[in-house]
Amino acid sequence: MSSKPRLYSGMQPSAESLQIGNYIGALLNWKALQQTHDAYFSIVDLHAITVAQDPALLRENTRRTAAQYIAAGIDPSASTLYVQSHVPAHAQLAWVLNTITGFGEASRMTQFKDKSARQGTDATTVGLFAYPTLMAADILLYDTQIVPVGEDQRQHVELTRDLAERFNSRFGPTFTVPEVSIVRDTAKIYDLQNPAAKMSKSAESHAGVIWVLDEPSVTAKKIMRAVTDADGGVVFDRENKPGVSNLLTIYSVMAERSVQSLEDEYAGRGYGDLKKGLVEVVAGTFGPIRERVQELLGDPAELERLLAHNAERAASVADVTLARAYAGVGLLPRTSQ
Ligand code: AQP
Repeated sequence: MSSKPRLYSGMQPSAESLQIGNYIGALLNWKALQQTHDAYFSIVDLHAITVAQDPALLRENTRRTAAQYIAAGIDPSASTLYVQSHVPAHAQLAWVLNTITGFGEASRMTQFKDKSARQGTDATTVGLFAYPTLMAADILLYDTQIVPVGEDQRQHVELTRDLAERFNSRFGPTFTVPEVSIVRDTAKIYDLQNPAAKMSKSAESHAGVIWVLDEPSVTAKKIMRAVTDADGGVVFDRENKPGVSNLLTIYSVMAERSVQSLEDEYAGRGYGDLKKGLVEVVAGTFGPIRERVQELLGDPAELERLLAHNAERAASVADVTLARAYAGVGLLPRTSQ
């Protein structure tokens, strides 16, 4: 085992392209963390199917998500980048964890409450209800010490800790109890048309979503039409100027510059100039990523070979933990013939 601390994180292949919030809130951090951690990055397709997906699109989006991880700087030889469903232990451990999770406990998960309220009872599946126990399995299979997530995922990681401790006290030491590591300085990116709402792949309207893989002209139009305010001052004030503040956050992260230096540069110049500057910076970052994604998707066999190789590496760790958990609960091992 590597001496570096073990880290696990993932994203759902729930759209053809990632959006800039995924890039800033997840990929940029992952890229930095892969240097100092033994990192496992998964494309969580089993989580994606907890809401309806078109099968052909899901396959394609899984390849595209993998290509975007790599193009954005995740190195598949330095970290383990794989597709969740390629490692059967995820679903197998999730089942065991379901059997020690209280119905009431799972019912209290706010993501489930929000998503099920949006979808209505008939469209809400048992799979969506069990989303957090599958996530717990993802984390526990790799003896993960650190799970870098946004505040919205804190409750799920806390459930994971509770389940690990419960299992260990009932069946003996089996799982490493992970730390909740909320990435505090991770910028939260908001929808350009509705700066009160988180930018999201599954937003109802795409007018306020910047996609990593969009043509630069499409992204430029969206940025130029971003909602601001009538005040005209390029000043960061999340409370009173949420639209401008969101643009400044994106600009600051993408250009690796302080918000203060942007405020100084654009003082007295108005929002048009700020937006034009942002258009350039986004195009400069996403241009090379788009090209690299096209290259990777041009050779799907090579991409799939790489994913298969990484899945083997992941499975060799996950299978050991699963065997420990199965033995712990008393499942009779299948002996070799
Ligand atoms: N707006 C955002 N700002 C900062 N970080 C964000 N993330 C997502 N949106 C923002 C981070 O990206 C990762 C993606 O996680 P996910 O794909 O499992 O699901 P999500 O968080 O629900 O992301 P989306 O884009 O909103 O997907 P859908 O619409 O499919 O649910 C996480 O690390 C998240 O913090």
